[in-house]
Amino acid sequence: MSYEIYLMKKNKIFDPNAAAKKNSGIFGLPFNIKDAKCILIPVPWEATTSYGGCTSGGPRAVLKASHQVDLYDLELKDFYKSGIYMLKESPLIEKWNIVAQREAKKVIRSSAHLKQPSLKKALNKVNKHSNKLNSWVYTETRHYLDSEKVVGIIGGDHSVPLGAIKAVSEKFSSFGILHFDAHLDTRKAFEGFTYSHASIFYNVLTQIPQVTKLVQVGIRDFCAEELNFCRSLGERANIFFDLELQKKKFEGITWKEITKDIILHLPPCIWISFDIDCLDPRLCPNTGTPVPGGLDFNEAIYLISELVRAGKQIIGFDLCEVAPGKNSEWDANVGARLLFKLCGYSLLSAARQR
Ligand SMILES: [Mn+2]
Repeated sequence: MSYEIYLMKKNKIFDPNAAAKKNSGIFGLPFNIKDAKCILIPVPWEATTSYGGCTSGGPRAVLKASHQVDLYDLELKDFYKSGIYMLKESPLIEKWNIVAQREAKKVIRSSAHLKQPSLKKALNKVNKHSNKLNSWVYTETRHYLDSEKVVGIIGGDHSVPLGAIKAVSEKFSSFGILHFDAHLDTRKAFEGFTYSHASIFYNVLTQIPQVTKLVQVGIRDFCAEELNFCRSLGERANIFFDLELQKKKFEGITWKEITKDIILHLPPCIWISFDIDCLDPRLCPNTGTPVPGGLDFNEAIYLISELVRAGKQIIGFDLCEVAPGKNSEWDANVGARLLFKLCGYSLLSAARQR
């Protein structure tokens, strides 16, 4: 059904040039679940956040800021007509997050050994709730993939996409992950938490063999253990360190050439995992673990657009670690604009497969 017929049938009047209505959906769009091609799943979860907090407020802040985004895109035109819908936040996640965060704090604050019985108990509780969360994300994602939707996950901290990547791995027998981040996120059970935000790609690579390639971009803060783990994977993991990317630029290599090189390492189907702290922290000052340096907004977008231009299919994505500032909408504003582009390029590449 075309967008125009859809609006007529639903008796909806929608002016894409007008300001978004209060309490309207993501980007102010008029769609429901059934009619949207792209479903966004909010996961307000930050149980194991170790430094700055508040990423559980990310989905809500992004939704609010999304009303400021103008719908026409110079490159993607009026792609929003394919329909984007963001689910309501689940009260279950909110409940689990409160319990898990409370127990995790006991572990993070204590200097005692993790084998101490009271800490072990707290740790087990956190891991148990993380398991519940992962199953929830898996089930939801699987459901929408079965309905032929493009799925995007909105974090929360960077532990949240594991279940979604598992669901995708049941549909795609072999795919790569393009990982935007300041951090490698390949620690084994960081601070004792199996499903820590700093362990997402350790878990993905050890649990999901369908992920044949991990390409990490913007990396500039990591420990030797993480690096050794990545290096032990050989050709399965490629790291594009921020320092090396910037050096190339200083020495006159263009971003176009650099992106070409990054894309060469990727297989035909790709999940994009975007930790907003990959960007220059001027664009995300309130994120949990900001690090100087990083990609500029348009560098990231250009890489994603070139990826699609190169014929790759984006099979889903996550956007994590957007933390609303106490007195500023800036992080959420950047997050919402990034989300708009992620939806657009994912929908464009999906439409091409049909
Ligand atoms: Mn991360």
